[in-house]
Amino acid sequence: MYTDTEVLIIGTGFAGLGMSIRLMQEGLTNFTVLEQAGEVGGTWRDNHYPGVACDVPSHLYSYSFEQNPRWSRLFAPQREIFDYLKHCADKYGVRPHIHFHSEVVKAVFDERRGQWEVTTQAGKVYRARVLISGSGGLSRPSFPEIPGRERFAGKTVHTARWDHDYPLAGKRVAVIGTGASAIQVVPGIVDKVGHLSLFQRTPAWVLPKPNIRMDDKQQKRLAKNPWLQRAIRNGIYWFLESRALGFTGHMPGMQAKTEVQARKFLAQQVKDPVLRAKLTPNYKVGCKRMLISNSYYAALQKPNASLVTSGIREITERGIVTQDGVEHEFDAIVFATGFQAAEAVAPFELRGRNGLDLNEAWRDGAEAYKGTAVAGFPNFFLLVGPNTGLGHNSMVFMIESQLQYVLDGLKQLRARGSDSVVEVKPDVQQKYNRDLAERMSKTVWATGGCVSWYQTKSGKNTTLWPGFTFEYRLRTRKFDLENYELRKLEPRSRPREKAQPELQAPHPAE
Ligand code: N01
Repeated sequence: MYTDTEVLIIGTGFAGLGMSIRLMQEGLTNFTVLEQAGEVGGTWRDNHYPGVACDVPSHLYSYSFEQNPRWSRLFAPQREIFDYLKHCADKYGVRPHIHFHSEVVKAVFDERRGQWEVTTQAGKVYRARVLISGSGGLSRPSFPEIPGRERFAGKTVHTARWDHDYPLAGKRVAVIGTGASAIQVVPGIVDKVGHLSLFQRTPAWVLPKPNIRMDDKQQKRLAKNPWLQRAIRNGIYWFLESRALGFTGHMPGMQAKTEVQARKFLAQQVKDPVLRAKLTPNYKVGCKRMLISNSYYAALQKPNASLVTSGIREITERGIVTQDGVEHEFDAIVFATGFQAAEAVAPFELRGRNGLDLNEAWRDGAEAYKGTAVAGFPNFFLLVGPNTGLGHNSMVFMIESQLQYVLDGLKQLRARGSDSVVEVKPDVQQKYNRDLAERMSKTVWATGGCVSWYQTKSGKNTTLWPGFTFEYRLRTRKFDLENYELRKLEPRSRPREKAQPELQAPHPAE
């Protein structure tokens, strides 16, 4: 039994949900969305650890077509962003298209039919002319390969899979990691736990967080004046965009200025010179994601907190043994150790033409054309694909650029009949990635002297866009069909032409 659909979208985070909404807006209603969980929201559904909030201002970190005057703060907490995404799903009527509890395990391109055959964990099979993956780079938690992790007898939890039922009160808790998640969870739990030990391998550059509260009066003013919202949004965009000047090597002086600011902040916050030295990074600002917090340094200086900088040797039944041989005993270990992002692979088996496996195609690091199309994988589009991530601005801006590109691609494909198949030309993809690597080599993400999750183990940056976001937007304005092979299916193998069916009824949880 197959479920046929013209377009199949995987995921309902900002990317997948945004794609569904844009299709609805364009009257393209023959699509189905597969979501592994029971609700929309992607990373903003899954990350609900104490203290979680956005570190990009919410008036920009939201869809341009659905601005929200009701953000309570400049940097909204996770709950508000999650509610916002649920609101978008309701308002734009995409829920009837979403099949929840439908985890994709396999997607195979059927060359004869020119269709993707997608199988879920429950064994349901979908056939779609076009497959769009919005499964996200930050969806699979990463656990470090520390010997003995499975031996620990206490509680272990990853920030992206928080267990609110575990009582933290009075507990001895270790937190491993000092990235964007750690910097939020440490202040989020320090007052609840008995003792908190933060295991730092690399210190982060931290700037103050101008987390302005938006009171009811201000929110009403924004609601009444959409032009004001747009002005704020544009102001934030250009402020953040200007940081690319420093990061991409155009104005290195900008980074030096930011570094001075961060050092000053550290000096104001941390008076103890020994602790301050431990918290001072030895790589360039921006090389790893720059962090913002007003409470991180304060949390580390609470009487019940300590910073451990001796590396981790192993995890035992009772706790963590550091390189100096000391065993630190804990009741719980929090892994704030990020996501499997750079070694990005499809989180399921994905096979294109001639059975080509995406993981195999990407064995030397993920590559795509405009982060969206991959040679060998016809009628397949990736959202938040390789080298579309950002170190300086809002991902939602990049996502909306990609949505426009894919949408235009879909329209062009439709205009050429249901028997057509597009696939990016391999030489176009290669050239695009050669240029990208060349540009990347001049950025702080390559030259800043750090190791980051942006890179694969071999050092290839497969995650970040190495330039200005407006440049990416310009490049994705129109689908450049001339850079794709357009093929027609053999007449005999064509699936029967049929009119666009009506919306399908909501699918019961599988
Ligand atoms: O993960 P990370 P994250 N021993 O990979 C450490 C987004 N995000 O979840 O730096 C000791 O940045 C590792 O150490 P090191 C955002 O894009 C957004 O914090 O490699 N430590 C590092 O400190 C962000 O960039 C928001 O030396 C070990 C940490 O684990 C991305 O998600 C909020 C270790 C992992 O940091 C990922 O952030 C949160 C070991 N063996 C996240 N192995 C927003 O607000 C790893 N580490 C939008």
